[in-house]
Amino acid sequence: MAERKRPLVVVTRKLPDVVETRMMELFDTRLSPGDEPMDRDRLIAAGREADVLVPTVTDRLDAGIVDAIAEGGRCRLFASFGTGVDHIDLAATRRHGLVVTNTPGVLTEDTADMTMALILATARRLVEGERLARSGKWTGWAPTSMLGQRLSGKRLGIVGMGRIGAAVARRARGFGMSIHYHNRRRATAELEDELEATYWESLDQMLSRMDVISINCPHTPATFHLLSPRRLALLRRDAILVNTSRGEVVDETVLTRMLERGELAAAGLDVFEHEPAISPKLLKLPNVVLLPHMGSATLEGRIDMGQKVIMNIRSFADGHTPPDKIVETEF
Ligand code: 8YV
Repeated sequence: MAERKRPLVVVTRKLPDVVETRMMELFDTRLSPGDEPMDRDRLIAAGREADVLVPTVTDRLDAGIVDAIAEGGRCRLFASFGTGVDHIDLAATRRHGLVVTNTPGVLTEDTADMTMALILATARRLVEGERLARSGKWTGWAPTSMLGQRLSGKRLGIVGMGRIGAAVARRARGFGMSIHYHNRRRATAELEDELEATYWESLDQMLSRMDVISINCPHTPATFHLLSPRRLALLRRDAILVNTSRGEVVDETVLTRMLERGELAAAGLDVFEHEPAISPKLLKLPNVVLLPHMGSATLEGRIDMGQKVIMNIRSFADGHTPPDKIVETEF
C-alpha cells in the first residue's frame, strides 16, 4: 500500500523542543526557530504554502488574511496552539470550509493557579510589598503598614463558569471564599453542589455585590466589553478585579480611570486589550498587578498543548473529525 503523503505543517512560533521533535517525525514541518511573530504578509505566505497552519494567539487571522490563505487553495486546517480562538475570524474560515481546532482542557489548572495567584497578590499587596522590601526604604514592621484585604469569608464572583472558572472556584474555596457565578447557562446541580456556588442570572446584580471578581469567559463578539463602563460602575469601591481571560472582555480605559480615582481597590491583569501594549497609565498605578499573558505558561502545559495540536492534525490528516474541532455555536 502506498504511504499516505505527509501534510506540510507550518508552525508560526517556537514550541517546546519535544513538541517540535515529534512534529518533525510525523509531518513535513516548517518550524519557527527564530520565534519572531509573523507580519501580515509572512502569515499569508505561510498559510498559502501549508496544508496545516499552526498559529497562536499572536497571529491575528482576520477575514482578509483568511481569504488570502484560502485563495491559495491548499490550506485546510488551522490547528491553533491555545484555547482561545478570538484571534481567528471564524465566520471567514467557515465560508471557506477551513477547519479550526484549539487545545482545551490542558491549561485549566495552570490558568486557575495564576488566577488565584493574582487574587492573592492584589488582596495582600504582594508586589507592592516586594518592591518595598527591595527598595532599601523599609523601616521595619508596623501595625498599620501594608494592610491588605482578608480573603477568607469574602465573596468571589466568577464571570464564566467553564472549566477554568470551576477550577478557580475550587481553589478559592480552599481560601475560605464563597463562590458566586454568572454564566450564559446555569451550571449543573452537581457542580453547584460541589462548589456551594450561587448562580446569578443577572450579571449586574452579581457585580454590585462581590468582593473579588474573576473574568473567566472567552472573548467573543458577545463578551467584548462585557464589563462595560456601565457595569464597571456597579462594582464596589473596595472590590478587586482579576482577568486571566482576554483583555477585550473589560473596557480597559474605564477600568484604568477607576483605579486611578480609587473607585476600585485593585486589579490583577494577565491580559490586555491591545497586547502586547500596556497603557502607560496602568503601568504607573501601584494598586495593579500586571503579568505578560503567562496564565498557561508552564512547560508541562505547553507540552500538553503541543500534543493536542499534534492529535488534531493527525486525526484530520487521517480523514477523521479532529477531537478539538471548533463548533462555532460554542462561542
Ligand atoms: C495561550 C491562552 O498560551 O490558550 C489561550 O487561550 O490565552 C494562552 O494561555 C495562548 O493562547 C497561546 O496561543
